[in-house]
Amino acid sequence: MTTDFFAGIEPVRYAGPDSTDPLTFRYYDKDRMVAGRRMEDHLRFSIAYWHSFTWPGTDPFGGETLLRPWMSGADPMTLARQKADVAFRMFELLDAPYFAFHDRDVAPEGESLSGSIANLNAIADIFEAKMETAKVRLLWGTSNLFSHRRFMSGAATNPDPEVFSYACGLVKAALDVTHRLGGENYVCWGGREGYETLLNTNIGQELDQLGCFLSMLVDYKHKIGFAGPILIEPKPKEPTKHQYDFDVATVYGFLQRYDLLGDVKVNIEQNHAVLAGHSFDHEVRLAYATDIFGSIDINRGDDLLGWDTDQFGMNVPEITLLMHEILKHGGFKTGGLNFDAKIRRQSIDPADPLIAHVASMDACARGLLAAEKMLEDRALEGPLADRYAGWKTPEAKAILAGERSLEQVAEAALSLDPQPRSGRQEYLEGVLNRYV
Ligand code: XLS
Ligand code: NI
Ligand code: NI
Repeated sequence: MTTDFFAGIEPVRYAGPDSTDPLTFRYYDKDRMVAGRRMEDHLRFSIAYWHSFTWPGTDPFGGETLLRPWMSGADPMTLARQKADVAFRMFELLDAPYFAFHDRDVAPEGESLSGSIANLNAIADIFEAKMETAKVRLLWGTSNLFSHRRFMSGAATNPDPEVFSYACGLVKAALDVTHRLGGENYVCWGGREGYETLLNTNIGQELDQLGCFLSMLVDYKHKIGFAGPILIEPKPKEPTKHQYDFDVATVYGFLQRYDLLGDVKVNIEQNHAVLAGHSFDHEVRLAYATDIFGSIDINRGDDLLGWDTDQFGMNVPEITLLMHEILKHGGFKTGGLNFDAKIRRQSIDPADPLIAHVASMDACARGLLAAEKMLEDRALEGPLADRYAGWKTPEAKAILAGERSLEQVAEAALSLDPQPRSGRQEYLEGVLNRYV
């Protein structure tokens, strides 16, 4: 039995900060109340099907290191059913409230488009039956529009309209399944929506195609009554040299241009933020500032490597700032913390993926608790409000509201002599460290 893969491993329970057992939670205490909500309802952890169940440990220089019984030795649909069994066993062991998947993670490619869709629907039937008794819910679904060679020059942005149409077929089926399983969001990561060389690329044409594709998806979402947002996942590069959904700011401009604000938001990933030359909290803060925040792919990149290493998030100060942003805005709405993270290819033991999730869940719980305390004390919010307090005066408010002309402001400035004030960066860095 494939589910024997985790034989001998007990469901992970909260055991308190003194526990040294890596298969217990030390900080993630799901029923503990934090800022008026259960911890589980704040963090909304999701297990990513692709990293946990389909990636065999390959890298560009070597083959499989994770020899999983559900990855070979039978026909693809039998393996897909075994994979579903082992996945739901892992959700149960981790007491995970959510999971997320691409169509191709859960069901194999068929011989035709309708064959692929039939495979997906057959596995969705299995999921639906399992979800009747399982706790786990679907955070989001998505379509893999980047692995197959037909998508090598893009899906929505492919120069060939037949590929565009094929992508429409897959994305419709994936949204249908996401809707049927009660998914709370639908994600679009445009891995091949970019270019390798401008010598063969018409950027304006490709952007219009992408705008059209997303508009059709939004129309369809409304037609079937899918209530959740469509989430674009920004990433600057990899696999393409330049990806159109470069970062949050780029996506915002794109959504505005194609009139998609309101229906489409962002799924922000730590490693992608870093690849774009930003910090994680920069991307999150900007998404809130522009009102397109949706969800999080929680992972971490390596400072010394320039690609998407997708390691488990373990950096408590960084996660504290993330949770501080989210908590400050009232917590997740449809989003959650999706573990778009994979173990290293040397972590070959069955317990390793569980230990990885537990350690990262604990890091997130610590970040949440620290953020709650910081917000209670207004440790960062207080100094921030003070710094902008000048803008609360009636005259400054009138300027900001557009009620003054440049001549009026210039005239009034003649009697001013503004004095510089400290930005207090090191003081604030010290404050953060007091809480983590
Ligand atoms: C790849 C992306 C991908 C998306 C889902 O870099 O992170 O895994 O999250 O397609
Ligand atoms: Ni991701
Ligand atoms: Ni990624």
